Amino acid sequence: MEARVYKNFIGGEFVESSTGKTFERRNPADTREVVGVFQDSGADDVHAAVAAAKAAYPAWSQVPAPRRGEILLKAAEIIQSRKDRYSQDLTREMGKPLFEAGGDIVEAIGMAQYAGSEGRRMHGVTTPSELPNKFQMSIRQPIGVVGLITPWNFPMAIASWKMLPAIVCGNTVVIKPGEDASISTYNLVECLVEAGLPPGVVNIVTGYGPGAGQPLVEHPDVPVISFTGSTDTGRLVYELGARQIKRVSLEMGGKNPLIVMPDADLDLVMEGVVWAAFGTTGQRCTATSRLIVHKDVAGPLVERIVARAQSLRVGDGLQAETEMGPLVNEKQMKRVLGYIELGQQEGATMRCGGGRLTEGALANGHFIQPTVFTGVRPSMRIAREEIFGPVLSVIEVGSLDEAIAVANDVAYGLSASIYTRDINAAMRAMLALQAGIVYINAPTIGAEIHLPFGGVKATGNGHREAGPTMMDVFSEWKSVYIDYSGSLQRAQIDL
Ligand code: UN1
Repeated sequence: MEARVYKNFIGGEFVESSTGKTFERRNPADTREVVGVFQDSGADDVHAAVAAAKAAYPAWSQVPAPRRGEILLKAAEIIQSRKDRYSQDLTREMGKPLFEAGGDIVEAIGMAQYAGSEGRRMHGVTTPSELPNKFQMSIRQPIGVVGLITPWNFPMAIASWKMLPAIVCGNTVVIKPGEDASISTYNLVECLVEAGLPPGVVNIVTGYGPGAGQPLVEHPDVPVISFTGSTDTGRLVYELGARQIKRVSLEMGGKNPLIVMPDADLDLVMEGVVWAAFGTTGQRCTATSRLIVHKDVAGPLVERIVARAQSLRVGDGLQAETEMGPLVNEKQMKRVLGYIELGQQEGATMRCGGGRLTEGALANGHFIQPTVFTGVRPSMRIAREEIFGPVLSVIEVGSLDEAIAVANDVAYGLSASIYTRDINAAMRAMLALQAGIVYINAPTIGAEIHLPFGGVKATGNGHREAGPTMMDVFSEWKSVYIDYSGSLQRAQIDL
């Protein structure tokens, strides 16, 4: 089958890039298959998309928010009706197994429902004045054209986290999806357009960071940038945005700890760790990458985890029995294999995995074995740096205090977890863990869209996606004072 050529989507039209260049995306489970051909866009394409978004803004920002929300609610139904097809597309483009791809789509449906309903709330604040005959309130207003740079690992969910709150607030959008998984963004936008989204409200420009991402971040008509990706790239986005005093929202790396106390249910822990360390092939910002376990239960727990990791069925995500898919691309595979090499050099013990899988049908994909290191010290690089692959570092500790100290002793702070049946330990950890998301008796993945998502320290810059906080990035507060006393009342003075 000939792969579809995806053109940029600008002002409601599909247009070729002015660079004249395209790039192919291949299925990471079988690189002989081209899943799509995309525009390798440059600054001129970004400028055209921003111009289209700017032209659409005055009318869109005037559409009453409940009407904007209705389009999202309708889009939710359309996405739902195509869930199977979109899941297949998502698995083909980035590799996660079909059941997980379905979760990615469901997260976008949830966000479309949540953001759509927000069109009828979008609450402001009213407070009493300190003066008589004076009324005051604060309202949200849209900002303008927002620039979105999204990752490949949750290609529909994360695009929806950014795009849907942005448009329900009345902004218009230019999105540059991750070059490894752009199809899901087209699928999401196709549903919005069918649901009635006017031309120019959402524009898609595909390509790479330097060619297409950077001109978007630097464009003077784009006052808001929302980015999810690596901390290195995020820092660059932040610096470029700061020069123009832009609002920049960053979601970046993680090195998420899962603490296990001796009273935990070890079978439950094993299931949680295997799901959160090896699900999505470890390619979640929220993946469990450090198992911080009390030494009294480390032996039996590691045995269970290793046994299960070795039995995980690694393969093409399109096959129903597959539990773990490939890594997204060759570069990422080499990077992860490099960390596995490094772990051994650093003196950790590799208990299972460690290699590439190339037998039979796996020969043409980026498959590696689920890997567990024990004897990891908190100072090792495999305990400190984000690997973004199926590699778990096990660190033994002697107490809850030590566990929390080790958990917090990294640059990142996205998600963290503790397994214990002791309510006092759980409460202490909940408050002391430096993370934007904490789980108790559940692993570090599995956030739902109606609570704030984001992290502390090098993971983020103080913003939160999703939840009631999602609109803060995409709206501006305006405080309004109405004095109906008929005389000048000086605040703080005429009391
Ligand atoms: C990510 O980790 O990159 O919380 C996003 C989760 C998903 C989203 C993950 N709902 O695991």
